[in-house]
Amino acid sequence: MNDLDLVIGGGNVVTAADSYAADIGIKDGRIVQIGQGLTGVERIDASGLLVLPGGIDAHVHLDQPTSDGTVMADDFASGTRSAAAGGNTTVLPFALQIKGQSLRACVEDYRRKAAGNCHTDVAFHLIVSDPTPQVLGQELPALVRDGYTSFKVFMTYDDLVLNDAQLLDVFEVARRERALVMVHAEGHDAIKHLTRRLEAEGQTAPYYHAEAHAQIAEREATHRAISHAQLIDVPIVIVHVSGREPMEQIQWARARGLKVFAETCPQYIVLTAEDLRGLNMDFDGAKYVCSPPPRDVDSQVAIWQGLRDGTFDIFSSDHCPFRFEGEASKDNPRARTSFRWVPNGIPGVETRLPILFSEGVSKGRISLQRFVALTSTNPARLYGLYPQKGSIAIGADADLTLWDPTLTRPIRQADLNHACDYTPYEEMQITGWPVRTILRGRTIAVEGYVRPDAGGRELSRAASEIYSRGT
Ligand code: DUC
Ligand code: ZN
Ligand code: ZN
Repeated sequence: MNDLDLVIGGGNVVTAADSYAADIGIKDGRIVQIGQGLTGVERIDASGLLVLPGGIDAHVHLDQPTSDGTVMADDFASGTRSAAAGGNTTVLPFALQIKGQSLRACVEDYRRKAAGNCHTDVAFHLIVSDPTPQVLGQELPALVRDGYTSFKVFMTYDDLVLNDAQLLDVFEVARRERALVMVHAEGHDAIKHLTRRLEAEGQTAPYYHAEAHAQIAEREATHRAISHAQLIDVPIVIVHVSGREPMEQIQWARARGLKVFAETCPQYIVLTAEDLRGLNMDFDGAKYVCSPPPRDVDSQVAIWQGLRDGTFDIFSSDHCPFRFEGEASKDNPRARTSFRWVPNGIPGVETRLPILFSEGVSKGRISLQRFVALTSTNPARLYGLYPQKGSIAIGADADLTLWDPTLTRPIRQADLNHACDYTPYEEMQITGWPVRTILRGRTIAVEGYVRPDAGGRELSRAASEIYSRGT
């Protein structure tokens, strides 16, 4: 019997539950056999390699307009090219509603930007910035029913912040429609207060972004979001958790049986606020400005513990790329006057998996199974893509990443595919790199080179699995 299109042979298959030596048989873009001695029209030799479910980066920003005229470095073509090179087969970007805009029109805008340009599969989260009666009563419920089953809300930023009453209203719609709310938990007024005080003291260098976005403000907002979710009885995901204190709030909620999920990101395990000092408290620190900011070594230790013990469900990049130099970049005249104007965000979709693998698996901090759970299986489960995505199983899409666990080389901007002009992780030594990314049975990237044709699709999603776990 030789009706397989492709066999990935001789590799060590790793899932969130186990690992075993097996061949994988692929037909029409799906996994149809897992066994020994399989043969097919084509064979890819995976001996010495790990065969992982393709990476799913559940938090990336692509081609988003900004309120201050700065321009995001990556559009859907370059961002998903970078994702593919980094071992990802699916990314979840955001469709950001601008105040006054119809949510439906916003989604259609982003779909147009993505169509025909994606190297990986994509599925959109929504960002709700203007919860009008029309949005809450009609547009949002209709979009959830159309498969946009998660949306993000912000507790800070002048143009995005929702007050407590609005948060509660949005949570209520999520509960009714069985959608998952992602929360950017930082306290707006505390940040504004600290920003004003620092500026009055003349402390305006990029470093002070980390002081203005204090961990206390993140802890307070995390607890407030949890309390609101408890009041409404709705599951939420606290995204980009940066440190020990907000993490403890999540553990507090979990200990009480609340449905609170958590995400963290590479910047919180390998960067600290010290990086924002730049060379000598200079503008170079702007390369590390993101929100929430990286914290300290104590928080890194806490986050690793949370990655191990299940406090964190998912590990995403929060890829939010701005060029450092040139027009509409981080280094713009207004940003030179105060950290307040430095665009918030750093690139990371291509380096997420290598950083977690190298710092986590290669250094013995987390198991291979945990790595797969955090970077592929759990995001698929949480965001309604499982079992089509996020697993190596009969019937699943043949989305696979072949991984060389021994390959050692540094991260270098010159090797990356993103359209940003720097990486915050320059020269970081990495052991364990993706060597081939396969999307629905088709190789899309080999050792950093991405095939030119963009074969990614937009995925429609089911409700989060959390709604079918008897909750
Ligand atoms: N929040 C994000 O999720 N990404 C970048 C900036 C921000 O505030
Ligand atoms: Zn955010
Ligand atoms: Zn983000």
